[in-house]
Amino acid sequence: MNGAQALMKTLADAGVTVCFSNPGTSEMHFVAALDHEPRMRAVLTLFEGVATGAADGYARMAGKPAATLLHLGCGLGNGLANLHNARKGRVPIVNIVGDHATHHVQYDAQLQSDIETVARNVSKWVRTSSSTAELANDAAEAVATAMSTPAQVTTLILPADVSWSEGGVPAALPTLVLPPVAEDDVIDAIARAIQSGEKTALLMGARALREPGLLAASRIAVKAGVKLFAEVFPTRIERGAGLPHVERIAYLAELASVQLHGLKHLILVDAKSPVSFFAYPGKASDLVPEGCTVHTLASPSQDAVGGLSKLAQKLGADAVQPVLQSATRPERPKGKLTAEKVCKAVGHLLPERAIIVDEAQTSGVMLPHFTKGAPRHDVVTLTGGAIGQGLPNAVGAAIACPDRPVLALVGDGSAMYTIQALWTMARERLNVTTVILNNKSYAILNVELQRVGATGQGGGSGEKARSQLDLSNPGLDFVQLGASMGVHSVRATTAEEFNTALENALRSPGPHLIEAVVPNAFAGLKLRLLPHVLSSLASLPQPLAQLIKRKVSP
Ligand SMILES: Cc1ncc(C[n+]2csc(CCOP(=O)(O)OP(=O)(O)O)c2C)c(N)n1
Repeated sequence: MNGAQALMKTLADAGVTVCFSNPGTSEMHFVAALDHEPRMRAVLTLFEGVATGAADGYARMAGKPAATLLHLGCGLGNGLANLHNARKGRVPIVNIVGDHATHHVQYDAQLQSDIETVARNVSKWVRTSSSTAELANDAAEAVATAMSTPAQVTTLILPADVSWSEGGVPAALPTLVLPPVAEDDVIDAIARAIQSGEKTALLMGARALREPGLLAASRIAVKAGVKLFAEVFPTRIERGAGLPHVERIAYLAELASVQLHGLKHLILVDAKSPVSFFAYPGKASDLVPEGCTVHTLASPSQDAVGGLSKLAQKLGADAVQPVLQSATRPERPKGKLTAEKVCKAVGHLLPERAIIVDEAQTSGVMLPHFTKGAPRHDVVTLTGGAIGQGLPNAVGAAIACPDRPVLALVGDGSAMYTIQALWTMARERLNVTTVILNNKSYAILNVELQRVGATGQGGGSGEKARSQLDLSNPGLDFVQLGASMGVHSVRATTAEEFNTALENALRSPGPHLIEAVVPNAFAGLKLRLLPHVLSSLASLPQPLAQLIKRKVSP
């Protein structure tokens, strides 16, 4: 057995059975070894950002890592943004990055670079394998580390001669250590805080947002009157009819402050203490209200669901009936298409057990509202804020869950970062319906231009500045782009066309693409006033504040 064959068997034995690849010469022995391992599915991508984003989407839905196969430092670098998103979402990925043969390094050939430095930015564990005999052990350690708690990105660098030499020995996955549950004294202190009668909320992230965590949290909320929040961009949240509904913290810090206003205790469950996405002149970065104590029920290295169950038991809430979201759907939208109507149509038509990949940016603000009571589904979101995640995530999710429909909602700007994912969807015949919300703009950045105070005198912005946020010249034709990569593609400009296109797409196996031509979702708002309006929400009458909140929260 050569090194590559031993590595391949080790990965498959450890349950890593999908490899998203974009190979080069230094990875050819790994590529050849694919034919020796029938359990490994190899999925070619046309850009490394698609490979890494697909591995991310796969792991979020499969609950175990995929491998990527990347070509030296440059290939890894191309995949970095989506590895960053995976790292922030605590998603396991095992990168296999080919390198020059060890004796070739001294020549500093064209593709030579410092791979470890590129890898370290996103990988907790990085190793350049130095011997064929040890390669499989290194691989087993890479998989086990990726699957630890919290899950992480690991990078195994594979010199070509380590890969091609004989003497490979497959290795078994080391036993995984179970994460600990919060100690009794922590549970007691949190229970006392909850029972103090002061305003308290649980802020849940990562693994806490799946059914067992949601049910335990809802029981605690019913019993003890605490509020439940989800982190702003969940890795994967289970929601819809029959599950407890949890409000997400808003992207806009002004709104998040309204949501957290008056809290005296904030209890973190596998979530970070809330901070503003960016800094804004004169605004706080830390969103924890003054006088609020932050408690940690589960850190990322602890068992979040175990902690919630233990707390529920302590509060005598384990037999309490959780509050479950009832089944409701919005009406079928009509008339000229808008982003809001796209979200409404999705809520109206969403099939059972769908996986929504949400990178719709400003066009998706109404999505959580309209899908709240839809049949039970999963949503994966942009955990690290690096756009270009949506289409690749959809590839991975569809491979992880071939029996579930995947619906990717992606802004036109975001779609263009990793548009090559459409080709992989067509090649692998994935059941993905991609909706690209074409508002011909980086719309969110128009909001940000004003929020950071970068607008010129009088609050206006100049032509050059505006042109950096404009995608209309020339316009992008997503129907032609999709069709050219083998994806059945249509355009909708009315709600009626969109409803029909979505119904057709959901009825027949994918992939499908619908280009939804929509105006900027925030165009109607007086943007210059937005920060001011938002910061004064707390003082508005509740129904009005709720309405605005629904309009602008992601
Ligand atoms: C890797 C990366 N590059 C750039 C950005 C900055 N950025 C944030 S949102 C955005 C535009 C998104 O445009 P689109 O997907 O069309 O959504 P819209 O804002 O129009 O709703 C950009 C460029 C980013 N977040 N990540």
